[in-house]
Amino acid sequence: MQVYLDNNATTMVDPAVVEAMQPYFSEIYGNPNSLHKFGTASHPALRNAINKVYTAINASDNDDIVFTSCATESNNWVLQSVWIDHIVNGDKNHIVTTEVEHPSVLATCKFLEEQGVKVTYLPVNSEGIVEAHTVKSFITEKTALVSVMWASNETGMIFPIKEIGQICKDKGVLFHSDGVQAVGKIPVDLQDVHVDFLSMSAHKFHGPKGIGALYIKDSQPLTPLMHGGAHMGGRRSGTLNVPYIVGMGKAIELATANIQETMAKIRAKRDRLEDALLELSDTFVVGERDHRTPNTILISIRGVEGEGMLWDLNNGQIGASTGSACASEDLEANTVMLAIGADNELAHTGIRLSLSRFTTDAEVDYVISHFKNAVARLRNISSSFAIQKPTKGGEVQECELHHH
Ligand code: C6P
Repeated sequence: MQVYLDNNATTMVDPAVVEAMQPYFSEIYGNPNSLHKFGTASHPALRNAINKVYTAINASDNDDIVFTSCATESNNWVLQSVWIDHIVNGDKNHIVTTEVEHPSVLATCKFLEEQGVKVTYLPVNSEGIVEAHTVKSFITEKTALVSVMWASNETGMIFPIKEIGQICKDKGVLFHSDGVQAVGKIPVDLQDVHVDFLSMSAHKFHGPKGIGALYIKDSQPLTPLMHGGAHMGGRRSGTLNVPYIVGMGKAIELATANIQETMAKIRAKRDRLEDALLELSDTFVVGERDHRTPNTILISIRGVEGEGMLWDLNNGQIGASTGSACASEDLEANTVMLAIGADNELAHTGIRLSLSRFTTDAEVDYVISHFKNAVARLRNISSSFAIQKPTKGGEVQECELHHH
């Protein structure tokens, strides 16, 4: 058996999505901006796909949804264009974000700092989220934008987006949320929550890689990142990727139809896996499970180096990760675990397991058994665990982590 538990890195494209995309490669392939029938033939499918995205996040007709190449582009667009529009060409000088954002936000903020922008990286609490009152206390009259992720790719923790949105609205500050790990996994209702900009990515909800979107509330102005032939109403140039847009539409429709039912099914499997792994001594999971997306576990196993564990899991045909896929090659400690106060040794023990609606009970059983054997094997050869083995109960916890 082989088991894929790295669905926060990317997901399998649903075969129904592949089927929906198929006609738009070699049958209906015209450029949608062309006036002839080859071009206009794709218009109904494009309209259909964009409507599905509007419906999935409950956007209103006044809002804009612009397709991009990925969420990295969407995040770059918001941050760089708010800088141009409100800092370079306005009277603001400050952006507020968090220490635990995805690198596509953090690296862009670092770039903006080099251009002279003041950036505040908010600390997170012991569950790895930023509390709304913390955001409020750092907003100044010079703040142009607050950028806070909806859910963490590493822990699955859901951030208080409704409260933060209200604070930003009251203070007249723009609010961007990286919704990549929320859309398609938990309900996202933009009539219920005030968000100016929301980034999305199709490959996180069983759509293709290389297609994302940016939601723009009330179609407000935002200088384009991609200048060119004025596609998408001049907001994002570049020939529309029709098959991928169709795929994103189909994928978001499938992910959000019956989302409560889908969430309950994934959660049941996730909780069963988590309960079984927590039977191992000196293990803990970051964040209360009710506060997380239903598919994610970031588990720490004292004395077991994350990379060693990944290697062992991989030998057992199980795909997991130590955290964000784009940070997984550097062998650094897990940044989110460091941000919540884990010591360096503990921050090297994190394993992210992320399920999907395609994960089966038999796969969960297989992972439980292989995981437990792997931990036993690795702890046997771990010098650090041998030294700490006598500890019982919670005293190995140097930091305020949720201990089981
Ligand atoms: N996170 C992970 O292993 P792209 O691929 O550009 O569409 O999405 C980037 C991105 C942005 N925001 C969040 C919260 C994300 O999780 C990701 C992708 C993967 O966690 C790959 S690094």
